[in-house]
Amino acid sequence: MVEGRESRMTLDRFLVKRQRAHSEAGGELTRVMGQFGVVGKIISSHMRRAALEALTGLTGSVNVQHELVRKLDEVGNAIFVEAFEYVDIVGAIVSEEMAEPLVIASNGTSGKYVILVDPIDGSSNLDVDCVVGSIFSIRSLKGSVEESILQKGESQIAAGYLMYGTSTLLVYSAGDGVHSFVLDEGIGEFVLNHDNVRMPDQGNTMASNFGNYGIWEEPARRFADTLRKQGKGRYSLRYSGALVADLHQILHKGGIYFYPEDEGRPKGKLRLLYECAPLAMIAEQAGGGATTGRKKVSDIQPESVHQRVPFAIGSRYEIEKYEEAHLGAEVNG
Ligand code: FDP
Repeated sequence: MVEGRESRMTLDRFLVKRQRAHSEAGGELTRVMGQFGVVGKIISSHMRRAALEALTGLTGSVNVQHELVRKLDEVGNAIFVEAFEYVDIVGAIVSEEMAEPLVIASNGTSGKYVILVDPIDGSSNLDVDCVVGSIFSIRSLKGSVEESILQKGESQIAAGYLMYGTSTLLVYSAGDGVHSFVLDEGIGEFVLNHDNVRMPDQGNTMASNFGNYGIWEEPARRFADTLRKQGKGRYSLRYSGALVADLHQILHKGGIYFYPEDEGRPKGKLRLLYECAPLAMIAEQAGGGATTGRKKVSDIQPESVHQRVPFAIGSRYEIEKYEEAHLGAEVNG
């Protein structure tokens, strides 16, 4: 740093610094990660104007998950696809909004990576201009596109999320801790605001859709009861309707988010490959964890692209208690 000059660790500079520290790295991951920064800036600028430009609301179609597609879901998906068409080392993209993986024709199958994205997470919040996010995962392209996609979460090369709230944030891990950047709109760059983010081992936030309590499977109800019976003020309920926003709060304050299986959703609601596995990597790298209640999320062998799993993510202590509630239920029959 030149004396007298302010030091700003922008995302690009951070990625180059990291690349220099890993002599074996050829800069390819830096290029892919840099594109997530570009995507974040573009989606953020749409979000800032969404209410003014009538970009909120439905398109009238349903996606492969049988969910209503919002205009910004489509816009977000197109922004991700366009960004990676220009990165020749990305061979294919999986997205919540696309029934099948998109093999990027111009890159052939010679790419080095596959990326998996939930372009807009928490999209029902869009109707009322509340916080939403994007989730991403980077995997190696080894063998066929399908084989590369259906790898366990533990083999992810990097993962992270963007959050479009009071500020736009980019949080990612490439297996060496969790790094958090905030978009400085004055200079149009993501700037490091927390390096090596650590999740408290125990927290006081619980995030879940308690409106579904009556249809949850029994272990999840038992776990929730245990939290609610703690001393006055021990746990606070915080549920925004956007997984990214709830996880972000738990990342800093500790606690647990859970979306269990229920009567209408025997396999849970959240998608393994582009929601649960990437966020599990963030939680694990920050000292926390993620589980279905019966199995660590990063150990699950995926069976299909849009597979759903029951999901809990958060601090070490609360995740242990969540697993105890589930495994105890099985032991006791
Ligand atoms: P959404 O369907 O709005 O995209 O990704 C699924 C997700 O949101 C999570 O972000 C969120 O935590 C959860 O579903 C909300 O589901 P409920 O409305 O059923 O609580």
